[in-house]
Amino acid sequence: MAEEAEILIGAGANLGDPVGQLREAVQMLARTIAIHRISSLYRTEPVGHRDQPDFHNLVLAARTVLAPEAVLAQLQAVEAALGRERTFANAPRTLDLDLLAYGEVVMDTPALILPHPRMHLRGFVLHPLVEIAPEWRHPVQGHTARELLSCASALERVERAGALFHAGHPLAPAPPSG
Ligand code: PH2
Ligand code: MG
Ligand code: MG
Repeated sequence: MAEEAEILIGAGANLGDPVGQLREAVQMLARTIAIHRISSLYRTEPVGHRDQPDFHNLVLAARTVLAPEAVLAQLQAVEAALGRERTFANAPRTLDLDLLAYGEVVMDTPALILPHPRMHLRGFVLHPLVEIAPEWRHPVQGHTARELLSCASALERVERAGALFHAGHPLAPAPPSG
């Protein structure tokens, strides 16, 4: 059997019903990859093209036997199912799913760059990542998520905006034990 890899996925939306689309996307992804941590939702200022609505973003951690390209194909299938249209770079979108990291794999092909080349610069990735995996270590930079967040300068506005799934939902975080 193929070995399982630990992966990180970033999700964002700022058109339509962003929270509804993120919820649906995570439920669709859960059918093919084993999600084990989902961050809170974060309401975030748009980076890049500024004249567009705030985003909702989250990061999730999962395990999979799929190869990186197969994970990417899954993400694109979910984006397409939920109505993503590709217009211009950094355009508003109903759903954006990015493979942020795949184990310690470092690769740069026309289809996929790992880790995601800008993840360590973006508050909308680092805040949710620190929430679920503060000790995750960037395979190129060598710093943990917590260190990357504390060293990043002039990040965009990021506010925590509650849980994606409420208590009792199968994908909701487990209640604290004890
Ligand atoms: N995604 C982008 C560009 N800018 N800004 C925020 N706040 N959140 C995003 O997910 C985002 C962005 C390109 O994928
Ligand atoms: Mg993106
Ligand atoms: Mg993308």
